[in-house]
Amino acid sequence: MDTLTHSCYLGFDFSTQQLKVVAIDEKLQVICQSSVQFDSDLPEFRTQGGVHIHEDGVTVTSPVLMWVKALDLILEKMNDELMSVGFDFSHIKAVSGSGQQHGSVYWKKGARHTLQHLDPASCLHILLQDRFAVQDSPVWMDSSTTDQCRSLESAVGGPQQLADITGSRAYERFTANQIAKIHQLYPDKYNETERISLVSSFAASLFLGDYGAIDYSDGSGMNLMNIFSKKWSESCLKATAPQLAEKLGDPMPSTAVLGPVSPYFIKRFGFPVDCKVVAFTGDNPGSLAGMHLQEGDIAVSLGTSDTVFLWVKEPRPTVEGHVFCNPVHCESYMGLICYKNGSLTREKIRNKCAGGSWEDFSSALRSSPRGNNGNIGFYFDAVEITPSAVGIHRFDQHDAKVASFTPEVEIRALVEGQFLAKRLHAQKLGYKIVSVTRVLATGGGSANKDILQVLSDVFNAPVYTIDVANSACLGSAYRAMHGLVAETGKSFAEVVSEAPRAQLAARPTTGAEKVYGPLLKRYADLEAKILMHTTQQ
Ligand code: 5FX
Repeated sequence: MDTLTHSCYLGFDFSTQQLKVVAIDEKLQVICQSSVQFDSDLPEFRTQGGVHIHEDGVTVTSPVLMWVKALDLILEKMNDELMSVGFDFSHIKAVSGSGQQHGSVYWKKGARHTLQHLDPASCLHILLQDRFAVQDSPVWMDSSTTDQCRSLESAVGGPQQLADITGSRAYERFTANQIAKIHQLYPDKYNETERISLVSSFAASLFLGDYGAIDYSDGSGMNLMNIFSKKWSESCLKATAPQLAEKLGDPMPSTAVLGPVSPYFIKRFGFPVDCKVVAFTGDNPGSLAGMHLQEGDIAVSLGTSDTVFLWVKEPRPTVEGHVFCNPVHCESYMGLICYKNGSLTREKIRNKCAGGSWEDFSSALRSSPRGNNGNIGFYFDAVEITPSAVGIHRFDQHDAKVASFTPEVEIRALVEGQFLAKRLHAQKLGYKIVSVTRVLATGGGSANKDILQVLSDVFNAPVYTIDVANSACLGSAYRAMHGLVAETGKSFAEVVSEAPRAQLAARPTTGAEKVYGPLLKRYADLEAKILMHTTQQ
């Protein structure tokens, strides 16, 4: 094997339930991967699903040392994995990674010095065991900070004003509100804190042997950064906690090389001295990279909850959804919208209207007309996030509320309604359908061709499917590779041009826009109506 192809890049993902790593070669082929499951591989931390849900039911944390120990473990495993395919750590040119978004880590005064002088004879979790001011890091599942959210919003003039600055209104899981809570409840711990990292920048710090900067993209999930100037917002900092700017450090571009890997990794594992650490980012931005989304693309993940990622040029933050800085392109943005009523609702309607058969569900879609003769439905079994509404609402072609639909109409109303909602809220965040728009579908629901045909018709764009089982991890490996050449102006798209392609699954039917353009307008008006009548069935 020549030296060029014998180089590799590592991408890590510190997600909620596990730590994963993937190695790719110069040709973007995955050469090996490994993972550590927090619950089963590190039972001493007694987590369930990687977290501790506290007695109040709303406080959710993870032990920070568990993440450190997981890294010790995965590096040992990866050593063997790499050897089995003819590589070792000396072939690694760059590492990057992603982490669950919003979670925060509180490094104790003096921890920077410890990071800079790690003894390669010892494990990281031993060297860092008393280096955190807060042992249990708040994570994205926490919803205990409603008071802090309201107070942050009112300090800057309201929810829309906060969204105008930071890309999102205040959310309980967002880091500013978690930091404010720690400062209010445990002022001593806050004062003892030298640096606050996100899960992503904390992980980068371990590799760097110093504090790694928060990157712009994950930094957008904090309710603290101005997503346009890419600086901490003075008013948000002030409303959150004292001396916060110095505890956060300056944010940096997601494509930045933070520095060489720390001497600890060189001596303990044999990383090369010129191996670089590229800024780590959030798991959703990492997935955008892993799916190699391009300008104009929209990714629709059809899972337990449906998620939409968008590549946006000119974002318009609203009180629904989130706008983050784009992790692979400095001048662009990324929209993220979560819908709670996803596959469980599709399954419920399948059971009710198609006798539990996906085949019959599909044939109902094939035999019903596009636009459903003007019938529109909203199916929010659980309180929906976007929009904030609940209940089942059916409307006929004259916008009159009706109590039921025939099974066939119900099935099409559900699928069209779910996709109209995605198009509507994506457009509200500044997304525009253009001639090169591709819809990338992923998740369990993307296996159904008839569902994908409706998706293609509603967006009037071709739908491609992509298998993204490890998208955040893979995206991190791609980002590690891109980070080395980003300074030269080489785009991320150029770097990943040889990566496995998404497969065309559906093309819009001629005339689809004539049907769905007007229907979208009616859907928007009806959605506004149900917001005011959320308890009606
Ligand atoms: C996004 O805003 C979220 O809170 C989650 O998707 C976490 O990033 C999951 F790790």
